Amino acid sequence: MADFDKESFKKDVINNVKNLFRKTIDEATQEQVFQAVSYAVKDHIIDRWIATQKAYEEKNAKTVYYLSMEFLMGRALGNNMINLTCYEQVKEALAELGFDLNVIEDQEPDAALGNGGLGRLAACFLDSLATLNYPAYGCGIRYRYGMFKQAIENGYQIEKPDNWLKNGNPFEVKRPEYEVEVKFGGYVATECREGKNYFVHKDYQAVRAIPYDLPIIGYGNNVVNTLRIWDAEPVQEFNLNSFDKGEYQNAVEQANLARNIVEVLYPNDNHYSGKELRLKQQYFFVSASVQRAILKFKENNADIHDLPNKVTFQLNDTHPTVTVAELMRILVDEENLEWDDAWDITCRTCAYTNHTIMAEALEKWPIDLFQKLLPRVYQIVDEINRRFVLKIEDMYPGNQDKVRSMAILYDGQVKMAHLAIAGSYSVNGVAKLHTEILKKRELRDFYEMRPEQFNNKTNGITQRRFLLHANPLLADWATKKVGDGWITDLPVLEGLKKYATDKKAQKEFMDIKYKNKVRLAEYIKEHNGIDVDPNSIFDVQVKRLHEYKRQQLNILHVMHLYNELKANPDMDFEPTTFIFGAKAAAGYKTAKLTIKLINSVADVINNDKSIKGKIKVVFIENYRVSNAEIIFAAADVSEQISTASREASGTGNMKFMLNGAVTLGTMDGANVEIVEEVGKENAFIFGLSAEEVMKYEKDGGYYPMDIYNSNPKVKKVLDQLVDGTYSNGDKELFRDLYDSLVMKDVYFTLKDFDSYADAQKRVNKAYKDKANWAKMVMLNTACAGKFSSDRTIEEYAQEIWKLEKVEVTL
Ligand code: NBX
Repeated sequence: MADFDKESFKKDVINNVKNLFRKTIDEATQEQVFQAVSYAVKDHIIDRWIATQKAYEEKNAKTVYYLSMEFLMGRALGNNMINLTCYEQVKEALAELGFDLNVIEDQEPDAALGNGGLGRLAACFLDSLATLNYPAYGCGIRYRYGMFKQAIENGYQIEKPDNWLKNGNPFEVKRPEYEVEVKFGGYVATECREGKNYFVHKDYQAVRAIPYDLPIIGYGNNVVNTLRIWDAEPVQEFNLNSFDKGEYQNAVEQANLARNIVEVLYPNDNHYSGKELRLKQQYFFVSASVQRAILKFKENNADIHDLPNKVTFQLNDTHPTVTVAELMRILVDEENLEWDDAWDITCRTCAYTNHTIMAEALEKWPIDLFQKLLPRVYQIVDEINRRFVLKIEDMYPGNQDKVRSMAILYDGQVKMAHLAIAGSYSVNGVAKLHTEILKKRELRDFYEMRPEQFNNKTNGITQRRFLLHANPLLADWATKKVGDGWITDLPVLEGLKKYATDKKAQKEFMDIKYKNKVRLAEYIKEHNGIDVDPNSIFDVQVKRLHEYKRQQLNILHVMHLYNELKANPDMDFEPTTFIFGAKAAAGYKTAKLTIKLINSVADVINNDKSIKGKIKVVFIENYRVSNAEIIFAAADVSEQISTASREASGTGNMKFMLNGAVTLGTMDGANVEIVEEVGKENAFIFGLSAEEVMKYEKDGGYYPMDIYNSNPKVKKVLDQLVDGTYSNGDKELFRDLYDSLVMKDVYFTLKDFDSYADAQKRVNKAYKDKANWAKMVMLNTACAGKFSSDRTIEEYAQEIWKLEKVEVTL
């Protein structure tokens, strides 16, 4: 970074320590130095932030508002320095002050305002938008408590509150001047003014929405975009004077409303639970974001009809879908547009991304609840539905089936996906296979009605965080081989292909992998107290715990391997460390029991001397973005083993690939495209295809008991769930897992078992051929170019949003 001066940076840090903590630098704790460094880095951000926003205003450029309940940002300091291109300079400055930058970075809590893939995708997209010079806001909620911290006690997951704001957030800026009011409850009356009827919202409870801005720094281009997260404050602190006016109760309720709304992130991924507070959260941040966007638009534009040319609201799944109705409310009630006019604008301003086909994830709000909480918005939804149903009936006269399957209001429910589709100009899936399933199956009726609305945008990840920051050794190596162009143009890594068979390069690559495995082994030793051998295969499955992701298949196979080794101690087998990391939703029983099973199996196997450490099982506690960065870099094998058709895309699969791991996976989600890029000889694919799975499902499933009865290996591991092998003799502990596998096996775990075990064998054998293994993993890195979120964002920007790049000079 050109405007970085080491000496003045050091002075800034020393000064910040003084001003913030009344301490000299050598009295300061590491955490205090973290704060001081962050403020010193922020100094370099602010001018760019102001310049960027000025450049956008001057150009009156079209802006995308990425509306998302979740932004799984992880830590900011390291990433901010990387993107300002001052990482090495700061590292040197701190070393001269006697501090280790790694230790300083470790002081920062993760900003875990998200559950998993969907929230992390939003964070990667923000990084790419800024790097590609696109005007963009992320809009979300400033949860007081993010994703819970996971502790493992006696093998069980315990959830601890994540008080991430405890020491403040050095990078955020409160923007009270942009406060808006959001209204809940009450009723709608009509009023006549100058001969015209108006709807007025009465007797409502209101909260003040206060934005906090976080800088999103583009890589080396002076761009600083904004992630705007909303906090809630009460409209009036209780006023005891109003007690006798009967307003006291209302004041208390309003204060509670404000307190509760932003209190905590719901920790469910891919699961809908119709909680009123969740709908409040949705409307709260949507209403605030849309109101503010319209105000800003009007500062620079005279005609509201221009809105679609200047603004897109991208809906990250159905969670912010109330945007469609809120925008209609503003256009009709506040801008006084005619319905048709308003609807036309709305439908050209909103776009929707679908992230799942899983039925249990679909948001369907009970009409009663929705109407009571959002009476005016509900009226609008009702009218949108009335007109939409007319359209369906017009297209399919007399076909009530179509109405039943497509209406927005049906069976006493508000179907958010249908509202999102009706009110959007674009509907996209997140990987080719997923989009095809949407078109052919899940959303088939909608696709038939308006095929041009549907498109695919295969997910991606940012190489700035997941290679440059997470894996500095490999990043440096790649830069030495092909130059640093890959940092903003990932396909440049293709230049590495020619080294895949070069002995010297292979050795360099594998040495780096080894060092990264040592780094992870140290982390595991420190956090789990388990010794793992960096020479063993690191086979890793890290992601949310969910039945469809089939951590159970993985652990059942580990149990099977253990049986084989016990029976045949001299079996030809490359020592393998099976590494898991996963949070389970707090109320998801089966998922939590699966965590207990993994830890129980780990306990037995890791303590059995007779297998001479050939298998180790590790469950990494509190899997999150910051430790993920260490884990991906160290993996040999990437477990992507969801039941085919269920994982919309996956993005962890891409992070592993980029860091030189081979995929052991099903033909699901973006695995399909990974194999397309790297070649199937450089991946280990197994299991039913999506088509096969869907055919079984159409025909009423399959009969897992047949497999139990005919496959002795499967029978043995299942029996071990209920014979006390892994539960100190307790035969009931894992009974529920046993029952659901033997009786239903909704996720085809037993059906895919043999094929998975065979793929595992192939992996184990392949690892022995060092040269070929090196070639495979190097090709994985070399072929990861497609999976940059830069590519994804270019596609969104050009094909959906129609954005133009804005250059920023200082
Ligand atoms: O979105 C995930 C999908 O499962 C992944 O396949 C995909 O790669 C990723 C990004 O497109 N979905 C996801 O993470 N969903 C949630 O986290 C979620 C959270 C709350 C909720 C529903 C889903 N109510």
